[in-house]
Amino acid sequence: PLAAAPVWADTAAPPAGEAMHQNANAKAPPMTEAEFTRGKQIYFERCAGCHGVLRKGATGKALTPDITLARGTEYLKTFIKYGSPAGMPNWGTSGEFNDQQVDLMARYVQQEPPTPPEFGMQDMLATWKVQVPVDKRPRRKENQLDISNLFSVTLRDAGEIALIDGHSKQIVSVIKTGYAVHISRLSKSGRYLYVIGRDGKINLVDLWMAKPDSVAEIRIGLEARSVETSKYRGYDDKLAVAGAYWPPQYVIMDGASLKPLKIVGTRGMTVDNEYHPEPRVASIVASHYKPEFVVNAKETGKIMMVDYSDLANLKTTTIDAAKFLHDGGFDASGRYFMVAANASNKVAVVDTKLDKLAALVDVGKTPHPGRGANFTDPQYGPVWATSHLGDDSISLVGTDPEKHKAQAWKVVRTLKGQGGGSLFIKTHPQSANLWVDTVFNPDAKLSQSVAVFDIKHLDKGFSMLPIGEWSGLSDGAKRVLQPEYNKAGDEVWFSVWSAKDKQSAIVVVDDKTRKLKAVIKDPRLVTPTGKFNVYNTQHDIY
Ligand code: DHE
Repeated sequence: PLAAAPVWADTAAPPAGEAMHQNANAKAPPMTEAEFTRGKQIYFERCAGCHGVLRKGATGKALTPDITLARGTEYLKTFIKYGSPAGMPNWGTSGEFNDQQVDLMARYVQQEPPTPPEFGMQDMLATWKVQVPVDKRPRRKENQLDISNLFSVTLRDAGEIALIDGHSKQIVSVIKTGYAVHISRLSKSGRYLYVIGRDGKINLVDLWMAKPDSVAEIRIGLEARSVETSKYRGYDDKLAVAGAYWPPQYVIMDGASLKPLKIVGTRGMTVDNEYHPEPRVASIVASHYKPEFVVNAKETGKIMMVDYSDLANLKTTTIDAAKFLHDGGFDASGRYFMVAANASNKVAVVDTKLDKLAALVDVGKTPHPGRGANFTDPQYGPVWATSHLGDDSISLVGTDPEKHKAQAWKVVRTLKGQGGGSLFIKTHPQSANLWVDTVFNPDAKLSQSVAVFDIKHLDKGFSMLPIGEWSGLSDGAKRVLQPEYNKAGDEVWFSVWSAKDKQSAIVVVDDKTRKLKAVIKDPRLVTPTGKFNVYNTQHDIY
């Protein structure tokens, strides 16, 4: 039999005589080559997303050796173990890292960061597989499911998604996807589901199959976060696009087969006209006004309106916004795209009809909206809201330049939530509730609960619902995150997220009564995080 992979780097001191890692800077603390390899893997899985592959910083601080060597191993260990209220997760106390791994990572980030290889067309084609060719796929829906009310649930550390029926709350299918899988998006018709892993692997799932499954897959880079599909009239289900963190590039693909058609690099100048070697592609949305993808380059702060109607003569309008673009969503009209420039403490507003920056709005510290929440403020009219990773505030931005001109693109109201470390905020056109999680707050009481505001009485403050407790799980981190509505808008689903070796759950709350409606527990529900209701995701309803 094959020997198991060596795991000693996680659990014990390295054996004597192990080859040492040769670092460019002799001041870096010693590490063996095996420890360095393990550190590289953990860094990729847990740290690179915020701090960057080259560690130049974005959502998280820069971690280049000039900075980390000055901090020293003990300081770094404390920070990694306990986290910070500004958004650094408590990797040690949450149980994700043991003390040996904390020590390993404190030493790893003091070494020079290795530069990963590029990943071009030949590399992509070598990973591209069409499991079920288009002409072998169903001609009509072959299952009895109400696919518009399915939820695609990210099973982060299993590298899988679970499709859960919104009515019966039963798992319909568990599908293998990319590593540390991240988000799901829908094609315009709602038939095809696109899932992307942090390893840049995309799976295309056909929801019409008797048992929905992957029909094509490809890797578009070594590290990635975003995928989207063409939504403009006439381009239904035609194209897909995915953004990579490494190499910094985006890729336009055939929507039905994932065949890569066009790769565009994003390296270049920032909005301050300084060169950046790693402008990672963060969120991507599809315009409803033009055949365009809205591609956000994080480190340069540039928003690219990419016209997909002629890929051979690609036209792109580049909008200078603000550095550290990350996540966002449309306003209720679907015309304005609101995107957090997180470490700039701003939200950029893009007018997708005119392809222009409508405004840069100053909000709280490190905004993190997910796709944000749209509702009508009783006093100020239509607003889009974001919560923050870095403070306890919730900023409501006016979004109606026609009928509420004085309020448009201004923070009209700031609510006080239950703490920092918030990632997601949500409501639904049928709901009078605004839900705000505090998933990365280091205080377990806050990370295991959610705040809910009454939209009609925002000045009354929030109520706290102990979702973690309601899950009935006995131990684990039980982080509560990402409220997501069902299609009707009368139920809201929360993930209760514990480590891979602990039980997790999904808690369903009745939106009107705010009472517990159901708890979904299943041994297959390993580390559930994001949940994507087919109808709401397809139609940008949030
Ligand atoms: Fe996410 C969306 C990047 C950590 C859950 N995440 C996004 C988007 C980006 C992003 C760019 C927007 C995609 C789009 O709309 O096209 N996420 C990153 C990171 O760089 C970061 C900070 C660190 C990392 O190492 O990846 C990161 N994200 C996380 C998590 O730790 C979360 C909480 C759990 C998980 O599953 O890994 C997480 N991210 C999510 C979810 C969304 C998301 C659930 C989609 C929200 C939505 O409602 O659309």
